[in-house]
Amino acid sequence: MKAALSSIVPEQQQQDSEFLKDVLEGLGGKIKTLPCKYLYDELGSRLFEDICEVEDYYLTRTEADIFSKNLKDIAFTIGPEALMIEPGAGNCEKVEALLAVLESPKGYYPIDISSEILFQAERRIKRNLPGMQVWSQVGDFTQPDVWDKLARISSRKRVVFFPGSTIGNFELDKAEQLLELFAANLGVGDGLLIGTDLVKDSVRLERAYHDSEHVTEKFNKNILNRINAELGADFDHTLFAHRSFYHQLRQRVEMHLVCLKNHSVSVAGSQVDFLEGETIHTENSHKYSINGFSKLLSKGGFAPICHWKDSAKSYAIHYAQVV
Ligand code: AVJ
Repeated sequence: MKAALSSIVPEQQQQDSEFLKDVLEGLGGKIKTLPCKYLYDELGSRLFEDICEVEDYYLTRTEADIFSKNLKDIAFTIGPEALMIEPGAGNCEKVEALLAVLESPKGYYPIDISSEILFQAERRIKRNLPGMQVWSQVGDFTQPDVWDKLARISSRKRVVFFPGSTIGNFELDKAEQLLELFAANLGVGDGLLIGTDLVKDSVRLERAYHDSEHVTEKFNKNILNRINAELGADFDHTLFAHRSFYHQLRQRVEMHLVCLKNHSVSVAGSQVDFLEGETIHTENSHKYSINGFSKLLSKGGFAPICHWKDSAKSYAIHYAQVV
């Protein structure tokens, strides 16, 4: 069905119909949800970059700190002649310092859905690190096809680089599947360098997702404006409030949009009814203990080797190997 469709419908229209299907499905049920990947359109991605700069959102800053303090140790752990693979690489900024200190790296294999950002990053890396080989792959890293070209690159060692606590966005079973996908594209002894936010007091966690500068609020509400613009809907974002809370049992921060009064919204001709107090669940950010994440790594086919933390134990970068 999908193959037949793709031959007659242009790519943009196909993406729109996928978006529409996901939105109607997400808002059609008893509990309303929207897939978090739709938060990241052009404006959403820019707002996320702004989030990374706000004081309350400690994750990006802390991870960068751990990297810069332990760079040599991390490079030594990875070892010589590694091919670095980065799913969801974006602007490829985090990997550069690491590529610069690795011992004779084989090269870099970034995967991202945005070709423009990716090719711009490729040019920058080749300029800053002359001689570095880069194999940019445009596509969704959860799809097997973007991994296919790896088979043609011979390397002594492959290492998947997955920073940013992106794994936290996946439900536990999906996170395990993602690790399995990584492992399936690696060989025994190959590595995974991955960042996770750690379990901590809920006040600090909740503040990170409800910052005093209201950037996260804008980021969350942007999904409604995007649906209006791309799918012909009439959401009034002032009828929704941004809410983030830490769910102790599920060990995750949940982000929601809370409806402030009963009303109906038209989405591409379909009517969606909202009750006061009802929420749209827009994102999850799972938090892990070192032990909890080690268990997840094992389930996904990796043996945890070591990890690095900041002095306040807010965040961790783990290194694991395929068994
Ligand atoms: C990009 C998924 C790591 O979950 O912390 C930040 C996204 N959402 N504030 C996170 C996000 C709201 C972020 N990740």
